[in-house]
Amino acid sequence: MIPRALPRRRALILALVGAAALLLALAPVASADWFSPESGGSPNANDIDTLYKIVMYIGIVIFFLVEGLLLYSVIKFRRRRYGAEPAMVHGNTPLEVGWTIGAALIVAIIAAITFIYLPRIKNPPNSSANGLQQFAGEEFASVEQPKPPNGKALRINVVGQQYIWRYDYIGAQRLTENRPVYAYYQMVVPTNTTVVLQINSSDVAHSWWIPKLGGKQDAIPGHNNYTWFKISKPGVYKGQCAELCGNNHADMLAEVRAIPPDQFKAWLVSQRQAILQSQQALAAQRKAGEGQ
Ligand SMILES: [Cu+2]
Repeated sequence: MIPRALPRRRALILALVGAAALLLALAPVASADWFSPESGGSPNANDIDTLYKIVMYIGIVIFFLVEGLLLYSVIKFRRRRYGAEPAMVHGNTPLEVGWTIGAALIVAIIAAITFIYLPRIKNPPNSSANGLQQFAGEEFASVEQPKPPNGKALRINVVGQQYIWRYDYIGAQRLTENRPVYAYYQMVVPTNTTVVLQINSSDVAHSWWIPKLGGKQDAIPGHNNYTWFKISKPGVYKGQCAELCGNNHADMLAEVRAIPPDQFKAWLVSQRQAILQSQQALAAQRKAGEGQ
């Protein structure tokens, strides 16, 4: 309650200063990705974050406008002790028409901004000149798959299974003499290269999500979903399965490690060798078993 001695104008100023202080206090939290989606890893994640913030800031302004007006009216037009009954107002057509049109206009503005951002979030851009240049299978299999304008992207098939992620480097086989390369848990990718993910599942529904690299994408058995990212900063980007998929869902972690294209090529070769070695070890084991 505001003390009776406090002039109303001062109370209003106090309320406005309080609201401004609250907004300032929340600002660093917002930039620390507490209030808005994580960003900084890939252009689509940045665009999702920007779009979210635009809508959020419009929402914050409207919230304080409506709540401020409400508080102001409650205080200013309250019934005072020994005073007369305040005026009873029933409807105001110009005002009502005004805020109906105003609200519709705000929705239209938000929709227009959203449709400007959506294609940039959905469609993969080209790989940069300093990205990986050798790609296999540049023709894209499905019409629903987003395609970078020049078709140059590294394709990786992502398979969710209880409780691990598997990555098949279907688009990098030109670099490994057409021999398959795959990895689990950690996806190694080249920087400055558009990476198009084809996501599915071998058992139940999972959800692929590395927050700094863009939106979630469901991993559904028998169906392909697509997403992409393009990382310019080398580093490790962490995430985890975002769909409750069973008892050990919490252990279904994932990470993407971005390294320069030359290092990526070297990694592909060493990964191919590690796969080959384990196959040979298995063959040797079988032969040893036969000999017994
Ligand atoms: Cu899960």
